[in-house]
Amino acid sequence: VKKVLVVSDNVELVSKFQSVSKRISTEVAEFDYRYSIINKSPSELKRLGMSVVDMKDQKIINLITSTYDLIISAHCKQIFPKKLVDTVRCINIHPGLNPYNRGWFPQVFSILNKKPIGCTIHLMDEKIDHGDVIYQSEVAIKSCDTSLDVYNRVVSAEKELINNHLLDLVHEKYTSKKLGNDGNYNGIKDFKKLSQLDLSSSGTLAEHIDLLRALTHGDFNNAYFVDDQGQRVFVKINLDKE
Ligand code: 0FX
Repeated sequence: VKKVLVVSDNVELVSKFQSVSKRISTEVAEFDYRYSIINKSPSELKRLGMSVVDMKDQKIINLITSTYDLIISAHCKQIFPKKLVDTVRCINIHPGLNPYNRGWFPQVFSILNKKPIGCTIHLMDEKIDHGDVIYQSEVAIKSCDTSLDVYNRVVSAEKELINNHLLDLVHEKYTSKKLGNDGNYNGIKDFKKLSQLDLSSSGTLAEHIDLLRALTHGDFNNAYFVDDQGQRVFVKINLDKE
């Protein structure tokens, strides 16, 4: 029996894992689910039967490495330490098409820099969103898409890969491919910088529409400018195709 630990802070992906893993006999694989200790709002994950884990705690790392054959990170907020990824097979499900726009909120940056977007299932190494690629699926960015529209398309592609390949991942029945190059990485600081709109910035209208749609994601207040009273005014864009 293979022991698999799924570490995730994403309700949709955990629900998918739980429904797909139900189809796998417990004589073949057993799945445990944890959310990360830095998750500030885990109530829905708790409702799915999950408990907390600190992926940086040395004692827990020792326990995990001696218990599990495979660890799957599915939008986990904590970065796995080098010792863990070197000792046990760790696989990441990432909402971006590595090596393009690795790191934070890939679709936001792909709307702006036009690099490809999609999802990647890859072996983990010590660099973020970096190890050998096992499965990838590219999705389109349409002219009327906001960040949320592209993100939803990416998550659907991730769920399809989980549905089609979970058993292959467990049994290591796949080939993996080294990244041709390291691509580029964006951090949370890059996103925060984008969010501060510079009202005197010049550029084409197309570039400005791209900036606003890249920062429009449902109810999140991302893009803002500061008015003459020193207050933030949040900006979202609405795009409707005829
Ligand atoms: O599941 P996830 O896509 O993100 C999780 C972790 O929270 C994140 O730390 C990790 N880097 C990622 C691989 O997995 O959910 P989320 O709600 O954090 O973000 C989803 C999207 O929501 C993101 O792509 C852009 C948007 N968003 C999120 C936040 C927090 C915003 O537009 N503004 C925000 O302030």
